[in-house]
Amino acid sequence: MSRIGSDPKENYFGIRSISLEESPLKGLSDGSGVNDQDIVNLGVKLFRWSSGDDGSHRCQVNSKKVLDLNKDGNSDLVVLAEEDLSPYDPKIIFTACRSGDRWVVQTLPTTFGDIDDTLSDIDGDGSFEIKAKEVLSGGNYAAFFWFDIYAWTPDGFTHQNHRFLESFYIRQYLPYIAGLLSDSAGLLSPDKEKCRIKEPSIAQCIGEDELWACHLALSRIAEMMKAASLALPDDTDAGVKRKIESIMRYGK
Ligand SMILES: [Ca+2]
Ligand SMILES: [Ca+2]
Repeated sequence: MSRIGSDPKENYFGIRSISLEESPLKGLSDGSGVNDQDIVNLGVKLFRWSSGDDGSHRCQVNSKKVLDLNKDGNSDLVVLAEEDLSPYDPKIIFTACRSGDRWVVQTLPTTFGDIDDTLSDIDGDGSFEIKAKEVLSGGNYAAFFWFDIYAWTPDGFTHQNHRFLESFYIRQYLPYIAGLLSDSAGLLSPDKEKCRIKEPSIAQCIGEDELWACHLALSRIAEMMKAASLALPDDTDAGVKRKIESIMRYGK
């Protein structure tokens, strides 16, 4: 599945700063809350979220949560929204964080998932990172994802995969890929009982598409490791290690 890129929907994504005064988000500061329609109206105004021919908004809020995203003591808002067309369309992560006397309002593309699964304090510093999902293969709940990580800066959430190379990609994501590859090998093994048990959960991870997706994910990690001159830790899964080292050395 392609990323948003040249899609006209790129208007949906970006970063804006609005004053506390003009903001329909003031309910966040005084504790009265923010309703879904206010959020959609803000999306239409700031990011040109689409409206129907009759003026009705086609974007809708799926879920929202108020919490302190950037550890400054002020409540912030995170929302998952989508256009009411297809479950396969990209979802929108919408965040609003207080920064001085303004709100930094930002939208990022993601795909299947919920808010809890999108936010994670990967480095344990108390400030949440956003994990935006990209489907590399499969679909719906059985998809295999790549994650892009955005971390808070005074300019908003910025793309910072490199900062989490070890804490996320090596420590958390590589074991996930290793598990998929190992399950795939299990299915192909002559041990029929093992296959029967594993089949329902891994039917999605044995095709060419899926192996290609694993290879793509490993290539991206290899690229980051090359840029950071980092070596894999000794306890890395041997199969994954071989593949990454081969990509780093021979490009495949
Ligand atoms: Ca905050
Ligand atoms: Ca953090």
